[in-house]
Amino acid sequence: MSRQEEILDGLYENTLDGNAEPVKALTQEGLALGMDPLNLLFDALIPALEEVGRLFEQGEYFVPEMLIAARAMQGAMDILKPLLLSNADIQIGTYVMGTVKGDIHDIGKNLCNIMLEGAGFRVVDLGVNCSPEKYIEAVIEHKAQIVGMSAFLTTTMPMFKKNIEAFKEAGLRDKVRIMVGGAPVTQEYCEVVGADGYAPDASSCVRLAKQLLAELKEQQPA
Ligand code: B1M
Repeated sequence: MSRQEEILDGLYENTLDGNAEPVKALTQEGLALGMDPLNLLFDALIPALEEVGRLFEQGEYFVPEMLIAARAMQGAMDILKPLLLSNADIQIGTYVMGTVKGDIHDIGKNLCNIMLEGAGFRVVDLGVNCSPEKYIEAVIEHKAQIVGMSAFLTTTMPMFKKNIEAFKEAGLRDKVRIMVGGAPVTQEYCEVVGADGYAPDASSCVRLAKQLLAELKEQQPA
């Protein structure tokens, strides 16, 4: 097995076990060996968290194990983030992103933010547990064109509809494009709640954001 393969294995196992220090060390070693940051993310770190979710479902992991695994992953993301922001000097539009009210998952959202920034969006990150008012205030304050809402629990997904209703009541629904995402979300659910688009992962989130921005600009030329 090559050292690169050992690093991917080590990252996977240590993230699964929530060993933050080895995860950081292996991330740094992988980068020093010239490994692609996306390779570390998509071939080790994300699969580890997917396995954490599976173990949680099976009753082998509990919330504390999920939490320390998430922290270990976050440590690696802090190291990878600057490397994924190589195009951040061009600004194509403003994107307001937040995890909906009642939901505190943020790793997937943060990953989307990094990729969006890397693609040239100015991202205003509202964090987690965002009320409808918080999204609306941020859109007004930052003159954002796109709003992204993440939900990771079936119990918090209905907040999409509530947020979209709030945008309608504020007279802002036609001024922005609204995207939804997160592990339990589907294209069908996106249509049911009346969002403008759904993306299953961070790279398609960027593709869709660019497409929606282009559509909005066509409809509302500056
Ligand atoms: Co929680 N959790 N969790 N959790 N957690 C899930 C989501 C769960 C699927 C685990 C499981 O049962 N298999 C399950 C939800 C079940 C459901 O409702 N369908 C679950 C549960 C039940 C819970 C609690 C209720 C547990 C409890 O307390 N009994 C609790 C809820 C707390 C709350 O929010 N109110 C809870 C708590 C936590 C921790 C705090 C311990 C921790 C979160 C830490 C953190 O985020 N800072 C945690 C974790 C780590 C997970 C799992 C294991 C991993 C999530 C993750 O980061 N994945 C997760 C299991 C899983 O997802 N398989 C689970 C990696 C991340 C890169 O992927 O988040 O899918 P993901 O993001 C992707 C895409 O979804 C997409 O792009 C991202 C990158 O590719 N995407 C978008 C995300 N946002 C997008 C927005 C877009 C477009 C695409 O446009 C706007």
